[in-house]
Amino acid sequence: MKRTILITGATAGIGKSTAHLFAQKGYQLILTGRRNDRLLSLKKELEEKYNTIIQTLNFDVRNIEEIEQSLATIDKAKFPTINILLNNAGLASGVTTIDNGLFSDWDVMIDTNVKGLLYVTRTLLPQLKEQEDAHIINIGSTAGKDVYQNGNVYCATKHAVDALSKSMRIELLPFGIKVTSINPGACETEFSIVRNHGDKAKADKVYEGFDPLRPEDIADTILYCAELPKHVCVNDLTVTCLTQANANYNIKKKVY
Ligand code: NDP
Ligand code: 8X3
Repeated sequence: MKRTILITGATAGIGKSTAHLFAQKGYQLILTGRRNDRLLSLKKELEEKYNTIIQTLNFDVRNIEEIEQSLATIDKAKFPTINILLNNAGLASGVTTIDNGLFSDWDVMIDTNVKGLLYVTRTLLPQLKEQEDAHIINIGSTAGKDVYQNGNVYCATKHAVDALSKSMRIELLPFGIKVTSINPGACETEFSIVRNHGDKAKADKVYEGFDPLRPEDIADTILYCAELPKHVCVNDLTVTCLTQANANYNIKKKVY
């Protein structure tokens, strides 16, 4: 039986690259996100290329009713188990001090990165607890390990993800569920476009002068963690490009 991964936020960036890699490696996929057109074209592309089985679920992780309704439609005949839950959907919105912050930016980050991750996990846990080899992989960030100027609320949400990963690990040990937190540094995706409210020029500047991570690099890391033997669990992994030491220190120039 092929293993199944459910990926939140599969329409772009890290989630989409992970979908490609896991399809190529023979996994079945449940792909989720808000942009249904992207989900459907990704399903078509991957099914044709890798001859695997894919179900798409179109929901907003901030909406518990949508989550419950969508997850209830998973075809149990095709997907009797969800071996890996990749909690990846997330975003930053705005880069500014707290006193200039927009409440709407704070709400979307807290609701997506913290509550959305909790909603999806809580809804799937009864099923995961009954399985032999469930694995929850949460995408945190270097922003969940340190704070940086103008990062305030985004950093707070990723610190919350860090805390939730640690809590899940303790609570889920009795059920044999692995919990892995992967914390990427700067990775060139649509992340900075979203953070800068669609300003692509500003977003591109973020990655100028250094060689950032690519989403494929994080997909590789996720695959590594997912394929370890049953008795081995990577608890927490921070991954950066070669110029970045932590959330605050990126030399941003090629010195080698
Ligand atoms: P992208 O913007 O490229 O992708 C984000 C994904 O999240 C999209 O598929 C988007 O799908 C989904 N998403 C966002 N909001 C929601 C929502 N409310 N409901 C459902 N899905 C949602 O960014 P990345 O791939 O870079 O980001 C993925 C994760 O990695 C995030 O958690 C981010 O915080 C984290 N991260 C990113 C880093 C980076 O430098 N890029 C570094 C460290 C961590 P859709 O819009 O279709 O719903
Ligand atoms: C995303 C990376 O550097 O913007 O989590 O915090 S950073």
